[in-house]
Amino acid sequence: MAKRWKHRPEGSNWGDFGDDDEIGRLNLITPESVRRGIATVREGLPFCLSLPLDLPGGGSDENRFGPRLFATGSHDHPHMNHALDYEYPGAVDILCDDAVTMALQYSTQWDGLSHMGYRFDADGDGSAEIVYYNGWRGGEDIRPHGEGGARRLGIETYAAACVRTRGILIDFRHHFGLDRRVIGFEDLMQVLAADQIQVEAGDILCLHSGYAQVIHDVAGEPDDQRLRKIGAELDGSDDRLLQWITDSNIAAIASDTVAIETFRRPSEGQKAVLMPLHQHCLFKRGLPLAEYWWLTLLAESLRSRGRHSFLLTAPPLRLPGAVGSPVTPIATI
Ligand code: UVW
Repeated sequence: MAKRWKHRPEGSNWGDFGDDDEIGRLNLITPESVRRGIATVREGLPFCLSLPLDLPGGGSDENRFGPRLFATGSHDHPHMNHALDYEYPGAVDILCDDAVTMALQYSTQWDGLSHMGYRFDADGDGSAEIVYYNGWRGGEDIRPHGEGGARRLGIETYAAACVRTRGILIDFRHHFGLDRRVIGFEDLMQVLAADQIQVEAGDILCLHSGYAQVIHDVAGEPDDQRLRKIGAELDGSDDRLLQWITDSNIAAIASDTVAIETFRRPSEGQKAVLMPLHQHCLFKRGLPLAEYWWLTLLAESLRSRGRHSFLLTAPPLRLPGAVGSPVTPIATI
């Protein structure tokens, strides 16, 4: 089979995990990294790192909507407190059975590697085409709307990879407070040194800013003005930070903020990458990103014990063709 690409983007690892690879840096989660995660478990205490999936609430994101539940069954006989003797005379059973519509990336979530692509001349024919990690194509592999979703790089590939490994908690709120701060390479190095954190291949970084705790506390009535002023976000335009991510061999990054990084609007007439960290991680290096994780209780519990690592278990839904997924990550310490 002809290779899908002749040229790979500068700084990318396309092909390094195989020509047809779809899980990128999740390949770095190995039995060894899992055993390293398991070795951190001392008390067996679990932490649910998901927000209730009907949060953040409010209406600041007009594209993403929260869960709307409805009963299966018919209009006249919805399956909610439904007596089954209607279908099966004599049955004494009562049935509840439901369905949901929601934006898959509304709340605590994984971004699939199909979440963001770019125009790039991968086949060297002189014109740029839409491509995603490892050269998978927009149209053919990431199919157009209404045609079945992502044939490649769907979120189900993470589920099949059984995402579980050692988690490393990076506590920006402890070091820098709750106010909005753009975190570059120097800030990250400062936190790693102060907390004596050693990152190893296959670890998943969990970035705690306190943002999701505020979302949790206001229980569905977020104050957008206030939210704009809080939370540490990575500086995707910091090349040293991106190079550190490349060199660290971490498997993924999760954050308690909306987007992990600061969103950059291009100025009038300019062409620019809005989310350079997303470009570097999802597109170039196949490194999964996750957002809106609720990390505060875990961060506080680890700090009170002088610890920073834990066993993380966080597979998304095995939902074929989806480009993102809600997740209920579990930390065990
Ligand atoms: C966008 O907002 C486009 O993506 P994410 O959910 O990864 O922040």
